[in-house]
Amino acid sequence: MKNSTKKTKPTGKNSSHSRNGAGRRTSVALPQQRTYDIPDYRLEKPSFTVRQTRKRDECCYEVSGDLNAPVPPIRESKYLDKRQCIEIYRWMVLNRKMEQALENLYKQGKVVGGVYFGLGQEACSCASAFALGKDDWLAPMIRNQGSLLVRGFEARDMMMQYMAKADSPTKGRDGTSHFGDISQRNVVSPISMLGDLVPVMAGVALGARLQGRNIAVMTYIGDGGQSTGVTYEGINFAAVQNLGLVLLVESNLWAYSTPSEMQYRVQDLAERAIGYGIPGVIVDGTDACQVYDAAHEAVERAHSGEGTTLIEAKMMRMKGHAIHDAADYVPKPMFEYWRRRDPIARFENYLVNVKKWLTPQEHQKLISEIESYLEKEREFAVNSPMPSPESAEGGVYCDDGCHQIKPKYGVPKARLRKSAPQGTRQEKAIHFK
Ligand SMILES: Cc1ncc(C[n+]2csc(CCOP(=O)(O)OP(=O)(O)O)c2C)c(N)n1
Ligand SMILES: [Mg+2]
Repeated sequence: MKNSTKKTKPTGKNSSHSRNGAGRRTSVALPQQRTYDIPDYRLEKPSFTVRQTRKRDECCYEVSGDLNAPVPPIRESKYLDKRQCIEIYRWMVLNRKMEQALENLYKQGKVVGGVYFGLGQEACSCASAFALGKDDWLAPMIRNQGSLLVRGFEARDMMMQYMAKADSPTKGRDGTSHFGDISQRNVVSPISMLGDLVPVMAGVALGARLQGRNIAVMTYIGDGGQSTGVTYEGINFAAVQNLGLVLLVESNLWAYSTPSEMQYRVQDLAERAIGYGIPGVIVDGTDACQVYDAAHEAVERAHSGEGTTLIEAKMMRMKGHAIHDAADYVPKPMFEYWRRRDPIARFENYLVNVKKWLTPQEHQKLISEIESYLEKEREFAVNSPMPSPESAEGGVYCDDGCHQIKPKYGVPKARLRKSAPQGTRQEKAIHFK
């Protein structure tokens, strides 16, 4: 447990510009001073910082601190059993291997546009989506391809989408991952304007509430993207309305080429939850058990109408922003530090060596099955047709009825009431029971 409001010595002077509490006056503690708790489930708190510097005329970054700390173990889950742990591990391996296949397709010139990776973030994507129920909703961002797999999309969907094939989810109208499925899988398409998914998902939860249900709506925002105004507005609205928003803040230390040190002044982004009046927790985003437990508790809160939760998942973006970005600006020791904390290697060690839930043979079988599944998916996607030129004019603008969104859970019990006096325009008010 960490106290987000640091107790400092009563000096009567302004505090130094530390990362936490810059410029805050730290005079004698007042009797009514409030403190807030941000539960922190990590078994390790990395202690290093990144600083901007110059090499001749070029801006670059240096890292300093303890980069040789021992790798922490996986925290035992309060909720997951053996079968579920293996299932999450399987999704994580599939997530990674599918992205490796996408990288190869890109290098073979088969991909239209770029490719975005969630390397090092597989535990965050897969274990969080795994905590959702069938009736809950998910809105992934570009790095959450693992979440899409967990939610029932096949690898071929992602592959065909990146290759803009005719049978891809957007029928070749988009080259990256702007697709969802609002009728079967309850998945809202990613929105590239960072933060815009937050109010959209709050709206989904509100819609369900008006139809008499408390559901969980999960989405993700980066450590860079969380600074946008719409993120604040969306979380605040969800918080005020007690909507079941589960927001995973993917604290992966970089926003494109900007280190998190230059994105915000709080020590941990989970502290922002205090300002919204909602619970905030910190987890190690490379530990699937921690991610699942926090997501599960947030989903439970959502289902029981207790409202919004902010989960900060600390990890590292292990590649550049997208395939075109070699991430040369990242100090190499940072990659080495986080490579030792690889979410898949550590979970494998946990399942095979620590818990002995998988024998080496069973593990090998699991990997081979994923590989042969992916090979079939790749083959199918590569050999599927491109859209016909004549089809280009369709499916871009609204075709008749294509935007008709029907209530998912049932028509609201509404009654119409005439509220205006006779002779004036009739005003209709709808009341939900
Ligand atoms: C409102 C808005 N501003 C800027 C961008 C351009 N942009 C796309 S991704 C990105 C960096 C995002 O970093 P972060 O939120 O930390 O997510 P990460 O890529 O690390 O997962 C930026 C600046 C955008 N898409 N939307
Ligand atoms: Mg980031």
